[in-house]
Amino acid sequence: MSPILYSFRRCPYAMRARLAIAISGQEVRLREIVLKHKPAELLAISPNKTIPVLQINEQAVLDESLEIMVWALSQHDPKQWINDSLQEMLLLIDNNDYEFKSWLDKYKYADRFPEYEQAYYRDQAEDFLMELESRLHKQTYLFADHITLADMAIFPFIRQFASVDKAWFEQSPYLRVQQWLMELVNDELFINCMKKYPTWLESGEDILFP
Ligand SMILES: N[C@@H](CCC(=O)N[C@@H](CS)C(=O)NCC(=O)O)C(=O)O
Repeated sequence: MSPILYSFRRCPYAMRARLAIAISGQEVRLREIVLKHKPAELLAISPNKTIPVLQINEQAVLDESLEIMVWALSQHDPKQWINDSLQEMLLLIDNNDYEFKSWLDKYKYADRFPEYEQAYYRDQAEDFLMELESRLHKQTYLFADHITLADMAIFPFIRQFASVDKAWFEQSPYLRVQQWLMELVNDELFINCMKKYPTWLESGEDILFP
């Protein structure tokens, strides 16, 4: 039986897990969930209680999106998403997941963080955009002239950042980041990973993915 992936379409962590699974061609049974109503089967296997979760078999469960990406790519990595820069990539992804993500949440939900204006949170998040912009001046993607793990682990979060205030993002000085994001969101791989499915609790049916 193929592994089970508990996923939530709009979650950026689940997006990156689906992207790596899709490129690796590893077939999984996708169970779409909603965060407010997690199935008991998921809660039983995942102490983290976050999405995504990959149940490889009875014994092996991965409940971190990055672990799922690395697992999929260790099965098959046809486009060399993992290369010699892996350690450096993991540092940048870490920066995304902790520092940038925390400013992104405050920027996105600024009304819940009234200590500062929304623009203050955006300014803080911009440090990370500057770093990406400078990398994209050196090569087409963050670590090479082809897509790597880092691009795919990070862009779903930049997509979220861009959509908070589209007009601001489009007039911002991050021209390379804008171009990079546009390419990745229009890529067939991403479009396929964003298909809508009924929730597993509604349909009771696993969806074979990709
Ligand atoms: N470190 C985790 C974070 C995953 C995460 O925070 N996912 C969010 C959804 S985007 C979640 O499940 N939140 C729990 C909830 O809202 O109940 C990972 O990389 O997989």
